[in-house]
Order: sequence, then structure tokens, then C-alpha cells
Amino acid sequence: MKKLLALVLALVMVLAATSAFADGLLKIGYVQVGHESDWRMANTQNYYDVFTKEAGFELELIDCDNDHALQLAKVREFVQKDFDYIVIDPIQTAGWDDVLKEVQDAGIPCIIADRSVDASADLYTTAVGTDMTAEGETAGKWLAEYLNGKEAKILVIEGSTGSSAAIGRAEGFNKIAAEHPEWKIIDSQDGDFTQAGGQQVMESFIKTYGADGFDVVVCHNDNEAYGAMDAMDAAEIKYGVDGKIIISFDATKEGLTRTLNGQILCNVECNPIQAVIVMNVIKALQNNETVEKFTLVPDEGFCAPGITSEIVTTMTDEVLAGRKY
Ligand code: GYE
Repeated sequence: MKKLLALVLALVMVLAATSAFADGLLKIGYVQVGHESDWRMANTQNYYDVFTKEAGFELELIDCDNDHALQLAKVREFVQKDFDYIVIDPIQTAGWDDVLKEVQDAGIPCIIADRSVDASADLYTTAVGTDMTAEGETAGKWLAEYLNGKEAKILVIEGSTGSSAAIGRAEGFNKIAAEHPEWKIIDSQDGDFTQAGGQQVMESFIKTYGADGFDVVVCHNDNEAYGAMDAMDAAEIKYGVDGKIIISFDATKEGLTRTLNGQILCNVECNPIQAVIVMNVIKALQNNETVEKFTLVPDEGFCAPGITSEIVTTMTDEVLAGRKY
């Protein structure tokens, strides 16, 4: 009898040690990239909206401010605190092997969300995100359709160097560009996914190439596109259907507003609403169900009114009205 009591007591203590038992909430640690863009803010808000106490979660979301070393340190902190799940949105693809191994050794399920890592998939539980290379290809295919054989000099304002978002979009776009000898990518610089970065890069492009030196500006996200517009406004360079062609990525509410009003001609969506998918993956893991190694977040592309396209959807007021972020 004493033995049985001791066994029950030990069991209760083990269960109590796990946070799921202590307060009924699952402890989720999310190392967020930072706060560089509207997309990022929407993604963060979406996590707060979904991972609520009412839904059974206690979310600790860390803004890593684009600092890879800080992101690694915070993951290690989550391990030490024995969180139930660790969600990583990797600032850069490289440098994850050791820390992922540590999370795995601690027995904590790890989800890679939004961006990807170049570590072996054996080192994490599952991944959720968009297909950034496909996004780049969509932008390229739309441009090919729109230019219809015309020559074009192209400038690129890249996303943060080393991030899968920038790598994928460049790879996808370059693949299509390689099929078009009439296109010339004349320069490509890092705008760090920020409006200020986009403006700075565009200002230096204008200085170097002049208003007549380019036809197309490909911006790896909406905020960079806003910055590029600021620089072009200051230099009195026209953009839109009868000016320079601006292509953007993200399709945030503001980005789509500027697509609807014809400033951005093509905006390839990258859906920031990913928290529900991550939550469903966690619920499945809780139920010991097997989950896919990768869950794709679907997204589409949009172009300005007056442009017909087989590649992307022409923007309307209704599309914009349906957007929360
Ligand atoms: O495009 C950009 C953000 O990782 C897909 O990061 C995300 C990218 C997004 O800063 O706006």
C-alpha cells in the first residue's frame, strides 16, 4: 500500500512538473524575426490572436530584432525553461544545426515557421510556411506576360541577406529572368525588408543609373516598395502603368491598397496568417498524430486594375475589403 501511495505521489509530481498539468496551458515559445515590416507585425499579431489562454496556450513571443545570436540564445532559454513547444522563424537559413540538436535532445517538439533553415529536416519536428521560390517565379512569370517580349532593364531591392525569403524570391525570379535574354538585371542590393532600406537603395540606384537607366524595380517586400516610391517621388520619377514598373511581395493591406490604386503593378502574396496552421500542427502532435514534414501556407498574386493576367488576380475593392492585415 505504501509503495502504491509513493508511486501515485511520484506520478503526480512528474505531471505537475509539466506546464500542461500545472495550469492546463501549453507553453509555446516563439522566436520572432523582428519588427522590420508590416508583414512581420501582422504575423506577430496573428500569433497573439490565436495562441490565447482561452485556447489553452501560454505564448512567449520574443522579438529578436533581426539578431541571429539573440535568436539562438532565446531558443536555448526556452529549452532551459522546458517549454512544451518551440516555434522558430529563422532570421537566416544558416547556423542552426547545434541549437536544433539541443532542442531535439531536450525532447521538445520544434516547429520551423515562415522562413526555412538549411539544416537537415531530421533536426526539427515539422515546418510551416510559404513557398518563397514559387513567389519569385510568379513575379517573373507575371512580368514576362506583361512585357510580352519587350526589353527591360531591371533593378532589384532584395530582402535581408541570408534569409530564405530573400534567397527564394531571388532564385525564383532569376530562373524566369534566365529565360528572357531581352531582360537585363542591372543591379541587386539588400534593402533589409524595411521602408528606410528600400528608400536608401533606390536613392543610390537613381544616382548611379539615372531616371532613364531602368524600367522595372523588383522589391522583395511591400515596405521596401514604399521606400522605393518615396525615393522616386523625390526624384520626380513616375511609376505605375505609364511609368516605372514596381513589383512587390507580401500583399499586405497597404501593399494591396497601392496595387489597387495602380502604384504597384504586381504584388505577390506571402500570407502572414500562419498561426492557426501552427496551432493545428501542435494539436495534432498533442494527439500523437503524425504530421507532415512541411505544411504549405497557400498564397496568390495580384495585379493592378486594367491589367488582365493568367498568372495573377486583378485587384478589386472586394479583395481589399477581405483583408485584415
Ligand atoms: O516578406 C517580409 C518580412 O519572412 C516572409 O519577412 C517573411 C518576410 C516578409 O520582413 O516583409
